[in-house]
Amino acid sequence: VTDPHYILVETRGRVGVITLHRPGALNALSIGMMHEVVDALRTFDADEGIGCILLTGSERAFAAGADIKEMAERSATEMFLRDWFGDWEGLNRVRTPVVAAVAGYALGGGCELAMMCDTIIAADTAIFGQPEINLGVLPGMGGSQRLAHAVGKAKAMDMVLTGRTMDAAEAERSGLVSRVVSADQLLDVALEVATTIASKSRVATLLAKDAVKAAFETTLEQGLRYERRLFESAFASEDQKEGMAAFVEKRPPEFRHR
Ligand code: CO8
Repeated sequence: VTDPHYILVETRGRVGVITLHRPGALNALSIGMMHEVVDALRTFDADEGIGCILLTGSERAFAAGADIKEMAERSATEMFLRDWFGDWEGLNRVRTPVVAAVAGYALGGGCELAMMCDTIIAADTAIFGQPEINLGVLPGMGGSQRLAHAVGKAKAMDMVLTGRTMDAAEAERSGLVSRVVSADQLLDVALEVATTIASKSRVATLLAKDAVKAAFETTLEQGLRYERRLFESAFASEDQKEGMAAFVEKRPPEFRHR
């Protein structure tokens, strides 16, 4: 991404960090921002020196939703023909793990973007919600599906139909986020988690992410068979030989990420 307007991009060791940065609009997700984020994700994903991607926002907002001002006057035909937010699906093709670090508002498209990531770490200030019903619409970037997978039918229906929000404690209790930390620790902890992920064998990591994703896309039977084939294929990597040899020799493994 050359000269992005709506995001900040940096590298911390083997971790690629993308920070949503539209402070005047609580990081509302505009089309321009979408293109920059997806571009940055693809670039990091293609870089073998990157083992994990961290996506975060500001202290006040991860993202307060799709840009309402940009959408308000559109016709259905226009939304359809321009496939308004279709490019976000690019995130689904990113093979490198993506960790979301959420502080403040993660509403509407912001909550949906966090859920497109592989795991969510939340600050105790995080607020999740799908308030689209208050705008006369419904979630359109996967919220009705991913929230139902994440927190179950009762809570997903409750949130989508009433538009109520969920705080960090409820989000952790419900399985929406993996951990909650104090706001001032969020980036340190998220970076530590991302660095840990990035330190493992890249081959094993990509296979493992692929396997867990299958749990949400296939039947149990197919998923189990898929996992077994991936497990077997890991034995083709140098890192499997190194990882197991290191265990036997009682030393830490030195993964070559191949
Ligand atoms: N879009 C555009 N601008 C926004 C958005 C947004 N989603 N959220 C906040 N802003 C702007 C405000 O307009 C304001 O700008 P300005 O100062 O120029 O008026 C600035 O950010 C600060 O916001 P507030 O003054 O409202 O700050 P508050 O602290 O008073 O309130 C809230 C914070 C509660 C988060 C409030 O801003 C809010 O309710 N925002 C909207 C939340 C929302 O409804 N999100 C869902 C949006 S719809 C959606 O995401 C659908 C996704 C699917 C699309 C699929 C397309 C195919």
